[in-house]
Amino acid sequence: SAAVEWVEAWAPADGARRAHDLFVDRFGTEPDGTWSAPGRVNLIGEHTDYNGGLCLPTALPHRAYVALRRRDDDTVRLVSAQEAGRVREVRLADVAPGTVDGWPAYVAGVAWALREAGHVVGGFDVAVDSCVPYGAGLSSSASLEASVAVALDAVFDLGLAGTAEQPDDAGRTTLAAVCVRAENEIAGAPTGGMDQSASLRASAGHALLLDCLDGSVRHVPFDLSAHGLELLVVDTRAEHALVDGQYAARRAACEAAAVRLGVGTLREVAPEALDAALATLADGSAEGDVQVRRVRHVVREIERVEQFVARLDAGDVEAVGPLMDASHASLRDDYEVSCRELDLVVDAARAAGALGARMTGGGFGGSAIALVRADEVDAVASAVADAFAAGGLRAPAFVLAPPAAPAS
Ligand code: GAF
Repeated sequence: SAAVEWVEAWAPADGARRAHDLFVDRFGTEPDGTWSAPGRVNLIGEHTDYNGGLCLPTALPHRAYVALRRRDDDTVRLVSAQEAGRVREVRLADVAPGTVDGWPAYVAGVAWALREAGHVVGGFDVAVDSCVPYGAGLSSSASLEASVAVALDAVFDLGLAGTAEQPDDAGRTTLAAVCVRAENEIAGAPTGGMDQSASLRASAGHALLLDCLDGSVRHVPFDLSAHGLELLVVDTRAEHALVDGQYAARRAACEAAAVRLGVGTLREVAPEALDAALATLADGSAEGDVQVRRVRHVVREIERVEQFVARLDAGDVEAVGPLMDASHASLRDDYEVSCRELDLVVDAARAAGALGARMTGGGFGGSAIALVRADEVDAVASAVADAFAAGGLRAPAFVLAPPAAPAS
């Protein structure tokens, strides 16, 4: 049978040391400190964040690490282990939408957005290293933004993030909004706010119930090991790009439907009112038909988040499986953001005994998650790897995802 490749998270001390050593090697001096922030998986509530809905992410044990030193001028010098330590340079005064390409946009964008929000932030040197799988739909970009946000918060004394022991959730909400602006305006990806909130506001051992209408959160206990379960993440390594038009098109269809329904966001469409709303949207046009399917997904998906949390609250973790399955079907058939590789993971994992499985994140490639009994993890991973090999697909990568700690 096909080999199973696991991507392990670095121990936090190792990640910090890597960023530190890269910094010292390239800049010839000590950094002011090291900071880190996690990638995320979303348990359920997909494509709901930009509709004012609910979502339920957890922080991954995989993190982006930055070593950073404040400068007295306006210059940002950046180096990443992921591009062989090449040093880049940006002047903060020059940062504006469309001016910074590639990964430096996520870093410089955070400094820019902090300034736009009225905070006094200057130049800095920064070294980046990360074990968040890149381009896997696991929010490597949000983890980079969030690690830079908490680093700048510390070195420029903004007083927003709080400490690792006592995170300041209100301050972190501000930082999350800053990171979203960096991503939307400087990196040019029209994403919602789930990923940045997960990276900054999640807590270990919990899922983060995020209400994207008012920004409020609840930390829902999600202790997998107490239930003999694991969350298995499969990175399909299939093409995945949020900057292309598909994500923006989904968002635009939802916004157009909300206008036609006379609501501010689709969150305002109650499940009881869904049939009437769909009847309004179905005007015989192709566009109306697309809106029917998009709205049906969003409204039912928000309802599934509530059901998922109710089952966790009741201690019935295994019972969330069918909700994951239903979420995947809806994303595949109504929202049309799945792909062959994601469907294959979900089908193979379920056939091998997973309690539930679904794509996670934006879709069009990226990763899927499966809720699996701990003693069946290897069998499920093997079955997925075999299914990829049999289908002639590139080997996927596997990650275990116990809910981990936020940016610190
Ligand atoms: C991506 C986006 F960045 C999020 O904001 C969210 O919309 C998600 O896709 C879909 O739920 O991760």
